[in-house]
Amino acid sequence: MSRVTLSRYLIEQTRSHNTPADLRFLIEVVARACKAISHQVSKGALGGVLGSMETENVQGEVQKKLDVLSNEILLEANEWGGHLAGMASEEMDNAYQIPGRYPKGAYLLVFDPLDGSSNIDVNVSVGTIFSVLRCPDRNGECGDLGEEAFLQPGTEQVAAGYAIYGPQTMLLLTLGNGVKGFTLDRELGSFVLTHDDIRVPETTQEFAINMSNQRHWEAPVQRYVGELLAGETGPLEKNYNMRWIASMVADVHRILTRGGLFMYPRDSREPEKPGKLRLMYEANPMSFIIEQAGGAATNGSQRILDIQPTSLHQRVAVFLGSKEEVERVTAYHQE
Ligand code: AHM
Ligand code: MG
Repeated sequence: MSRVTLSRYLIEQTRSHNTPADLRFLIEVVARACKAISHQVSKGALGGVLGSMETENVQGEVQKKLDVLSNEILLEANEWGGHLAGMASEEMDNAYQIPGRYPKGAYLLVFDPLDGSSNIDVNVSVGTIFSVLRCPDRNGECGDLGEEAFLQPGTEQVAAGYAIYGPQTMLLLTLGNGVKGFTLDRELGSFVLTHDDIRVPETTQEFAINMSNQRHWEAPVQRYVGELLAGETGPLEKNYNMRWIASMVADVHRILTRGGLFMYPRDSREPEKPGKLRLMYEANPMSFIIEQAGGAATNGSQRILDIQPTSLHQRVAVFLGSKEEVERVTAYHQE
């Protein structure tokens, strides 16, 4: 059988699910940008791309050179095509306006250009996460886009995905009808469909959390992780394995491959922040993908995709992965 490239997959989606041509174009452009980022990441020290800048992003985090470069690659790739009304990114304080010399389109693109960037310098997998929303004004006359246009719950996403830059570069994508995985064929320069129907097993014996924060967790998480650690003699009556890559893309990718539970709970270090991860460009796209693969995602009290955002860079607690465990830890929050 001939290989199905991303382009072919998208054209077939237009035929079978009426995926609009401009959305198809958008995904292709994002995929092209991810190839360019993958290329830069793979150069490492040879490309002079490792290390930090002297700048901080809006979250007060020191930016890595590759954070900034990846952000520029995504902006440049996406600003001229006429498919977007605006963009927003972890690395920019405010919404990015499409320059006046280009036409505007119907979609909004929100991204974390290089997630897990603390891992770049140690040569561990990182990735790009993206979410696609419709511009509330469907005529494309969004004018100067304010933050409000982006503040839509995750259920409004029309597409989401991530690229993982690991031993292989892969693109995982959902258009709302399942999750597909494409592997970059570097010789041909194209993403090829290699993982057709990705499903997260409902049960699991593997969890991911940064245990060093344990003393700051709230009671339901203390109880739940305590039970996981108690193993087969504890109330859950099975032994659990633990992994923590500190790169959400890599942790989520493992969960999509073999199941598991990912947790980044809120904690008492910074009580005003409900967690570390960002809703719009980390939790929402990942939750959409996980749900489309049969898993679940909550903030402990509600489905992440139902949260009405109030600001572009808002944070959220995250519990996502295999359904049974997400439901258990969510129930502990409700008790
Ligand atoms: P980043 O967007 O600044 O890279 O931060 C997000 C990352 C996630 O990829 C990862 O799950 C988490 O931060 C790791 O946090 P910690 O260093 O607290 O373990
Ligand atoms: Mg990130």
